[in-house]
Amino acid sequence: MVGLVDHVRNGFDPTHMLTDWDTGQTELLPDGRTLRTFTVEAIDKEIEIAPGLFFPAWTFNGRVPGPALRAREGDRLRIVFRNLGSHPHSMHFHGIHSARMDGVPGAGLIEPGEEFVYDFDARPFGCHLYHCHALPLKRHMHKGMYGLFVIDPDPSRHPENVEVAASRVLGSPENARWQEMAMVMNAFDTNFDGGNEVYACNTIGQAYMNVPIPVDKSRPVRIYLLNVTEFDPINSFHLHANFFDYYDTGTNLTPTLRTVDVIMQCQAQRGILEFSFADHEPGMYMFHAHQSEFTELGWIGMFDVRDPSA
Ligand SMILES: [Cu+2]
Repeated sequence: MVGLVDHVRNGFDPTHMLTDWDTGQTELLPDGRTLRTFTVEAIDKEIEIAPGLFFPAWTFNGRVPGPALRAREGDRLRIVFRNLGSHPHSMHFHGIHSARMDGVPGAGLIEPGEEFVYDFDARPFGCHLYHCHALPLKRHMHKGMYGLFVIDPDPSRHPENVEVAASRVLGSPENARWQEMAMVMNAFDTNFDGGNEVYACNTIGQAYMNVPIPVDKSRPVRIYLLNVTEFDPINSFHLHANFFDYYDTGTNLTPTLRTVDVIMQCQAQRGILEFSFADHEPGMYMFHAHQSEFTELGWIGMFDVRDPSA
């Protein structure tokens, strides 16, 4: 992978994507609840996934992964979905909702030119995903139709862990010291032979080798991690020279795993990683899939750990 991808032409940048949460438009309902509205459009778009290597993607809002939607536990959600693409598409959310809102054929799967509004409550809190559920499913998945769907816990509902819950609420004072990042592990079958040629975190092979992710060592790191890799049964995340706590699916406020340095996820598995470089010396700390093939084909990056004054 020699050279650089033209992120401007793509219309999305993997560095910006780490913190680019789509929190929608909010308004207060008569009963005091928040109505949160997202607008998502399916768009056919050719994207550059490695220097000079183009992929005819199907996207949500012109980017792969699609927008990282973020809501609060208990919100009423309204997702206005328009299909501007050339194939039938849907948005199937991992979460709790009625059958009518499931994004499968007969329940929100729409033809080109159509619109559908998904309507449901934001629950349970956690690190979730959405993806197109049109058939053939594996084609619509690997074309790029997926994204993160994070529901922050409502601290008032979790008195036993109120501080942990508050730290997860985007924009709260307790959240401010965290360095949060959205990461989606994906891959691309560029010659349509049913196997992947490029692997990545956030679509662009080796993006975070070319532009390491700056980390202030005095502040903890929280990663919302999702695997959507098609054709390979699992993917994984390995952090060098450090260990992390892992919250499977993000649906609990105490860790599922403590002090681990690698976790694996099958397709649609996701979770929250928390770690700190507070006791480390500054430097470049690697992270990557621990399937060597994936690493060598693009799924590798660096944290550029710095003193706060540097
Ligand atoms: Cu689709």
